[in-house]
Amino acid sequence: MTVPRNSLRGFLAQARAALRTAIDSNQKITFVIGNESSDLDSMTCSILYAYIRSMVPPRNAFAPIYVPINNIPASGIQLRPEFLELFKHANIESRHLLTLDDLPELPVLKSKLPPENTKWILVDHNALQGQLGKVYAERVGGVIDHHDEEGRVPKETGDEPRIVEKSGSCTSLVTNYLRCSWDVLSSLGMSSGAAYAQGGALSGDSTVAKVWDAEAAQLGLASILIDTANLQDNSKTTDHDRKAVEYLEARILTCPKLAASFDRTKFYEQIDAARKDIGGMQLQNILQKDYKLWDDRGQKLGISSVVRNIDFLRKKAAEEAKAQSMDEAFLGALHGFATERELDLYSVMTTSTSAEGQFQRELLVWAFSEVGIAAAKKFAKDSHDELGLEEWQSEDGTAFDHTDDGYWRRVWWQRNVQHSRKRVAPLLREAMT
Ligand SMILES: [Mn+2]
Repeated sequence: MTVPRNSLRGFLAQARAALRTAIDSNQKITFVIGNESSDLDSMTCSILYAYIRSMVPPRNAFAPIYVPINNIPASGIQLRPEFLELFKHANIESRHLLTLDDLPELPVLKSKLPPENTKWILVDHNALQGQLGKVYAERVGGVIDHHDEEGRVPKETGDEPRIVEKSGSCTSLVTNYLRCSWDVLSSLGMSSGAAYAQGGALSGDSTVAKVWDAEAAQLGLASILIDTANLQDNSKTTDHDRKAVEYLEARILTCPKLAASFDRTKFYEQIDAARKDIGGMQLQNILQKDYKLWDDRGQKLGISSVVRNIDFLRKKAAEEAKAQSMDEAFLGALHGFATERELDLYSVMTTSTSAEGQFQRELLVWAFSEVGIAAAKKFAKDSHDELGLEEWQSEDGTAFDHTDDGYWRRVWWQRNVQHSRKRVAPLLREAMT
């Protein structure tokens, strides 16, 4: 059975039904899963790959449908205002997304979804982490990613891709990989029964298919534009990104409904504004929103990426904890976040724009254990020049540095702003070994 031509909305409903059948009736299933930070890029990579690939599968596909899973609980979607903004363009809603909540609970996960019945395609990461990794790491059979190679996916992946390459957005690599399949799909028009049933054929042409293509194209385009600052950030943008944007934009402009009105820059600004709109969010949620954990042989490193600066976080903390001073509240919140997760090393990376319009980064590193402290000191020394670390203080002259016994904490300006978590995380992990 091939999955019929469908909208994203219709496809996600099919995927949900297929997952239920796999669990209830012991059927084979292929998952497409992004990384644990589950940012916009991870979300769009997994959906786009699963969507096109399910309708144009390889000859020997492991299962009839590819199911995109977001690597977070359903509650995490509400912490991502940019998702909600983008869903409007893709004609889907939060409830359509599949998340970890849709998988069986841990004690029965293995029996309800036996590893041998599953295949996992990783997008936007190349090592299956956490609980899923413990159960299914052996079942990974394909990858498209733009992070450092971890050497965990088998060299031979048969009909599925094994692509780990530098690019601004992983969605660009996914788009470029899929474009031939997508072209085939579009050339078929609306030939499937499911499409007719949805009223698509009533118009007698492929207008509906073009609308569906444009919805999927906007889903992908958003991530690439966010990850490359609308292709303007030269330190991140690669040819993969430019090529993918050209392709997706053409797909959007082929849709009569959007051809006259679509403006790429406006679209980017709209999604970007939603992404930065975290003022109404609780501080713990802001730290959780784009959080990644590495557990290397029991040494735990956690990094939160935040789209506002430390002064914003301090004020936020003070608002929430009225009884304490601003910095007691701020440090207490970070301390709570890190110790709850039993981290050896916790880092907060912020991005913001200065009053002069300059893109800037702050880097906070806090070590809680002996291993963590040794690593933090090593990191501070070894990565100082590469990252352009410079003494930091807040708007009101506060510094948070603490290097006595017990714990260790530094905050810097990271002047070499081209380095995102994609670079900082490997440097911190290296210091921990
Ligand atoms: Mn990514």
